[in-house]
Amino acid sequence: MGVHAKQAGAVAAGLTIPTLVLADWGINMPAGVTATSNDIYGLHMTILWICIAIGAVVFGVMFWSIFAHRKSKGHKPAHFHEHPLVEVVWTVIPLLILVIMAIPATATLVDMYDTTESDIDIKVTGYQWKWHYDYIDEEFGFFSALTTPRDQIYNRTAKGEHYLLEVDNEMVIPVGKKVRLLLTANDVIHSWWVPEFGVKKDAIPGFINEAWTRVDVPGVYRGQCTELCGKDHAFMPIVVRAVPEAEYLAWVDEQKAAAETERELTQKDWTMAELMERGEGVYARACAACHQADGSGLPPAFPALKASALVTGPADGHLEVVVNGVSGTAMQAFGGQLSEADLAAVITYERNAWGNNTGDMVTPKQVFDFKNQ
Ligand code: HEC
Ligand SMILES: [Cu+2]
Repeated sequence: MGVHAKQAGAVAAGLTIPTLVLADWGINMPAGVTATSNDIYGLHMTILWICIAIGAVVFGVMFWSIFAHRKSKGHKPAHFHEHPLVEVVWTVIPLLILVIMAIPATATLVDMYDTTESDIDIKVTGYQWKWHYDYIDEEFGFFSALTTPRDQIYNRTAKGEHYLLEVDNEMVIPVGKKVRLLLTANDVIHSWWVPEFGVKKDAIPGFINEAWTRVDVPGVYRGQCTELCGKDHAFMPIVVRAVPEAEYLAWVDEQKAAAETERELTQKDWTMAELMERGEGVYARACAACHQADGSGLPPAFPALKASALVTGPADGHLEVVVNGVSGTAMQAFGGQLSEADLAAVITYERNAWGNNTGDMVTPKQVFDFKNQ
């Protein structure tokens, strides 16, 4: 095979392989499932075509001039300065184009900012590193945290279908209703983004930003925190489940009942014996796998809690480790996973079991205050 044939073969392969590899490489933005996201998509396409038309005209005239009036054909450049008519024309035409583009863009923006007359209000709070959803009118709320196992993140097992886009508690909304989102944050700036809704808004500590959406197609929609600065924004995804209204109302009833039970447990006056009993159960369920039933742990991987300085020390230090976890280790943040009552019980249990005998009791109320301080 001649050198040229080989080169041609290489070029042909180079041209075809990328198209095979990138068979499902979508280069356009998704049109989404809300009126807003469709407006944004339409706007994007309109402006793209205007840009293409401008590009074609400008480069067409330029290349045609360079080619047809080239020096080798004997053309001489004209020497003129300041041509008022040309200057007015090349100012007025772009101005008109900008105005034409601004009209639909402004209409879409005005619509996006119109958060009035909502059917449901949900307060969305960003935490390091999870979201909290408060259904304001219904008086319940919950944390929503990543469930992708660490083994997938560190390539110890194969990645799942919704890798880094799956959570324990999804935000649930009814289809066809205007949902107003009130966005804020508890610690650092986060940003709530669901591409298919056409909603992306910063969640800033001390401020309440507003956004809204109305989803007409039932389904599960996934998004991410798009804040950049900070270690784990990539690990606090958003999952919204849009369901028919009847299903939504049933879900709300369930959540309200669960919140009521929770409130009763948090407010109840607990005795030491009750907390110890509940704590033993929680410990066996959530902690013993690593720290062992007798609190001796499996050092060095899992520290002993029996006679641990931290466990027998001030309650705040103990709360900190259990509620917020120790980042970068197997000790997860249990604050979002266990209720106040369960946290108080398990902490009280650890402080008094296996000869730790501090005599301290940590109440659900203390846990609540610690979480919300
Ligand atoms: C998947 C394993 C695992 C589970 C489950 C687990 N822990 Fe831990 N825990 C650890 C590791 C690892 C550490 C050490 C973290 C470090 O390096 O500081 C730790 C540390 C601790 C400490 C600090 C101990 C000390 O002396 O510094 C406390 C307290 C604790 N865990 C309580 C709990 C409680 C309460 C639960 C159950 C609700 C629990 N842990 C569940 C792995 C686990
Ligand atoms: Cu974030």
